[in-house]
Amino acid sequence: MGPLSADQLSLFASQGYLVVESFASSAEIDGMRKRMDQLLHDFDGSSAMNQDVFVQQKEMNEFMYESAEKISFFFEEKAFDEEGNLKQPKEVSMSKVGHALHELDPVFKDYSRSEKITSVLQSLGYKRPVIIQSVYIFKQSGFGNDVAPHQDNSTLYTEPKTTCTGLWLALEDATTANGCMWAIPGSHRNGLVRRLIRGEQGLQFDQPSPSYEQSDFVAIEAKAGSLVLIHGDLVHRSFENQSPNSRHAFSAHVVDTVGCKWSPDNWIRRKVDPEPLYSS
Ligand SMILES: O=C(O)CCC(=O)C(=O)O
Repeated sequence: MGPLSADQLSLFASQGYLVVESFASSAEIDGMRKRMDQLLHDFDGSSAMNQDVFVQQKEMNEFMYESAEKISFFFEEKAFDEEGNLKQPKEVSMSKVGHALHELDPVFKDYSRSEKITSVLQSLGYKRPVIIQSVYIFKQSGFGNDVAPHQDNSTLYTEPKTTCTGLWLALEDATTANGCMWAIPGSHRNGLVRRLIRGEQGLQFDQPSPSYEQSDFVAIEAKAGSLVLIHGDLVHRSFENQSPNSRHAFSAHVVDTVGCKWSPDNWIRRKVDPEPLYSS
């Protein structure tokens, strides 16, 4: 997998997303999936197996803030019964694992810093890119949660110019049945609508969400191994997975560190600066 072609770059510029098929090999996908199986197996869920802890995870921003530099496990809300116990094994109760797999885990780090990733970023004009967060998303069969329409630059903001791109890798086929992503093509050209600000009171958007028409969204179906590039201003979303098949994905977000700086109002406040993927 080399640099993006002129046609791919022009498609990305016009629609704000691009599906690059066969980006990751079956061996890479197997490697990441098996590694996640192992991480889940080793995860001592006993301290986080009841809803009280889950509620704390949700309500205590600290848990989320600290996850920026850790490998943290987040449960699906619907994985708990009325007594607050998991309805099924932890492996099929997880919503996501984040936000520093790309830094701390050897398998995810190898992929995230691979030549195929750096060559895509060079094609997009990144000068000194860093991966600022990564998430393994499970989108569990039957209840994997929905993701409301959003723009990634809202939460991963650099100034004076925004520079975020999402690198979303399908680890299983993503279809309209199991909760693939949807986007409004070209919406990135309307600019950023709002920001999520971390303040004294926690996290708050500075503007209400606009209402979007579902008829403006198109489905982005992606075969396992496809990389979906997402412009930071593209409005995208996904629906709950009500199908019998999970929809695993590994999503990394990159920002530049030349000509702009990481906003101190973002939810991520790093103690240690992330290591650039390259410098040009
Ligand atoms: O995987 C999903 O359903 C949504 C992911 C997403 O919004 C992102 O990676 O920016």
